[in-house]
Amino acid sequence: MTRKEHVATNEKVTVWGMGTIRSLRVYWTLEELGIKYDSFPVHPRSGQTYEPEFLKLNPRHKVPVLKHNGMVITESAAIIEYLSEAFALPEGFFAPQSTTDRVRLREWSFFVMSELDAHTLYVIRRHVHLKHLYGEAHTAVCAAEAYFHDQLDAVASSVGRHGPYLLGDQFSTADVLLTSCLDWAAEYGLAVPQPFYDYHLRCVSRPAYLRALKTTFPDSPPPDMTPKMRSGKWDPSTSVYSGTKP
Ligand SMILES: N[C@@H](CCC(=O)N[C@@H](CS)C(=O)NCC(=O)O)C(=O)O
Repeated sequence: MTRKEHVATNEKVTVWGMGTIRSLRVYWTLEELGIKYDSFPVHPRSGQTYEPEFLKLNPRHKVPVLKHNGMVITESAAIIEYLSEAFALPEGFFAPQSTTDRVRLREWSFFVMSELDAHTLYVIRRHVHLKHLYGEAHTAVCAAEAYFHDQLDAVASSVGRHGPYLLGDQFSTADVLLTSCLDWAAEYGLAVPQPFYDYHLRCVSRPAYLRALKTTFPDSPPPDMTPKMRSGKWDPSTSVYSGTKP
């Protein structure tokens, strides 16, 4: 075990959230790190997130939420970063040792959270699956899909180049974020370049992922969590597909 700033506490971690890809990120990290936790099966838009007790935790009525040591954290990426900084890390889990390491980790994490989660997948979710709440926006959805493919193509040659995971041989919280977005893309039928397809298979075969999947989706996981591979010939030297754009 490597450890950095380990938080000395007897307080158990508590998680609120279930049935969503963003909650999966938290359970997956907890499982990777072997942290014991209690969880409340709060589902989004079920009414539970509007109950007064929950609104005290997160006035933005969203899951996941994590509480530890009296501190409440309400953003999935911040939650998993906290866990990886506050708790001992198992062998093989990326622990930044320098500013350069840390910025590499954050660069991937911010890329995934802004360009893939917020700007693309969540736009599709809001304006297709939740259009009764957020309104229909066909043009925005088409643009989000095109942008998703554009962003993946642009970084595809970096995936798998330095090792099995984004930062090389060691698995990191950035891998949790990216894999969860690829799971999410699969749900929407978005095909991905081959490096992402291979990378996704590697990450989802981790035992901690499989345990987290059962916790997050106790009845059954969404039917399609494996992205399709984009057809066409991939040229890793130019990051260009010879096939037609999806
Ligand atoms: N940026 C936040 C987004 C959280 C979020 O939007 N959660 C959704 C479920 S995945 C939710 O709770 N929605 C309920 C609502 O909007 O009322 C994160 O990554 O944690």
